[in-house]
Amino acid sequence: MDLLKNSFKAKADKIGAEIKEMLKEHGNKKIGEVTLSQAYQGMRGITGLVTETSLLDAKEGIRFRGYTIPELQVKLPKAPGGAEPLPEGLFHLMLLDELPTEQDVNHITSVWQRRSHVPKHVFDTIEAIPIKTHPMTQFVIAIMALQTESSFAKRYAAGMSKKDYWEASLEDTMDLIARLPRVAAYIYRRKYKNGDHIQPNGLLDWSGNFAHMMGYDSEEFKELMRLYMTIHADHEGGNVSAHATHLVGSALSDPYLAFAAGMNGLAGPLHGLANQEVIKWIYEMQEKLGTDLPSKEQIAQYVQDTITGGKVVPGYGHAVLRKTDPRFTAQMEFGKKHMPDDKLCQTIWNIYEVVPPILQSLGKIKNPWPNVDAHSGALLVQFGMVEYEFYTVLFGVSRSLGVLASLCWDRALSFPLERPKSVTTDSVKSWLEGKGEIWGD
Ligand code: HAX
Repeated sequence: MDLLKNSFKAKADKIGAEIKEMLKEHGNKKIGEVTLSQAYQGMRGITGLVTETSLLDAKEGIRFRGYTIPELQVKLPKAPGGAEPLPEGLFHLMLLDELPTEQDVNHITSVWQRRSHVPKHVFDTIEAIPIKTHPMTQFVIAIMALQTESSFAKRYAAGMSKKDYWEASLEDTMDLIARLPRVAAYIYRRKYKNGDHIQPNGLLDWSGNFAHMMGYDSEEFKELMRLYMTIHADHEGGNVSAHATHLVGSALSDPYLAFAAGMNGLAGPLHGLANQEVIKWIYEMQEKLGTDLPSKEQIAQYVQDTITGGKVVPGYGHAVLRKTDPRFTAQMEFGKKHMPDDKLCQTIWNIYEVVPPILQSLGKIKNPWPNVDAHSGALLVQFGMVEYEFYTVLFGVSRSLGVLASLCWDRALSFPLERPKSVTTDSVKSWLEGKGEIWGD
């Protein structure tokens, strides 16, 4: 861990000095303008955040520290005999901006294994929640229960100096990431497997152990988890889970508090919950039509009915992307390799042919293409994980890698409290009538 800390500190000091110089010379340069529509319509297209770990290109998709998903599938170390990247390697890349060696990845695996102990009161807290509670709500409550363990909170209360915030954040980040699979697996086994819990296997990698604790021990499922945990980890800084984590962290709320905020955002159906909505929507379609392999014509009619009913087609559209999400493509490739004849995957691929032209024909949708959530459920169902309300928890465990690595950078670069300006419609009207400035007096 000391090696990781020293490398991070050296990198952060270097980038911090560069930013200082850059701002001295170019701090007043404009990087955009804000229109009235943007202020009213979800701040789309406003560049107002710095997030180091990844960058989203609207036409190309996500790059993690410059690398696309197909590049990561080649360049990141794999488990012995495996073909998918280990998310430990992606975390190393996002945190340190360096491709990891196998040794680096083994080091992170062993640090997370050593730090994975979950205190008993966290399990007691989960047990006190009604079992019918949505798994994402249970997950957030469990993260809040874990907050007793925050080094950042303890050290801040004891008078920690600003210059140590990054270190306490990194400590919490490593502890929290290490513990999340155990907490998530506990919630899964409690809700869906009669509380028949499975002990961790200290010889497995982070994702392999997570799969094992949930009760899925095939190598194929472990490979799926490695891929899943890698591709869901980060999507630059403006999405709801990343932005919420960053925003709450900017108040110097510790990483547990900040991450719980991000997970509350991920639990929304326009964001991470879309992965459960996709499978729910397909099951409802199958039931309505009385078939597990609806034709393209039947799918088209069902899509039209969904839109006419004032609902969105889950898994399609994106606030930034303007093409098929490469995270969808990576999962489609996994499906074609491991389960080419599966009817549910076939349905996902038929939907992919049918939906974009229909959405495009509405004339108002900026991106008619599938996003990450359009495919993930079908792969999980194939392995017997049919409890779709749990899917967003898997997404959340993965998202910890990106948003917590970013939070370490936020503190290392001394990013201040985030506090944009808001206006009222009355102040906008007065401004449009030429009576004073939009920001009031
Ligand atoms: N089905 C039907 N209508 C859709 C749609 C879809 N999949 N996607 C967008 N639209 C509609 C919007 O609701 C909006 O309609 P109104 O003008 O009547 O309000 C219009 O098309 C324009 O929307 P947009 O500008 O193209 O899209 P936004 O940036 O506003 O929203 C969303 C992006 C992802 C929220 C949107 O596409 C959506 O609701 N998709 C379905 C839910 C989903 O899959 N969410 C997951 C997104 C990826 C992610 O974060 N994963 O975690």
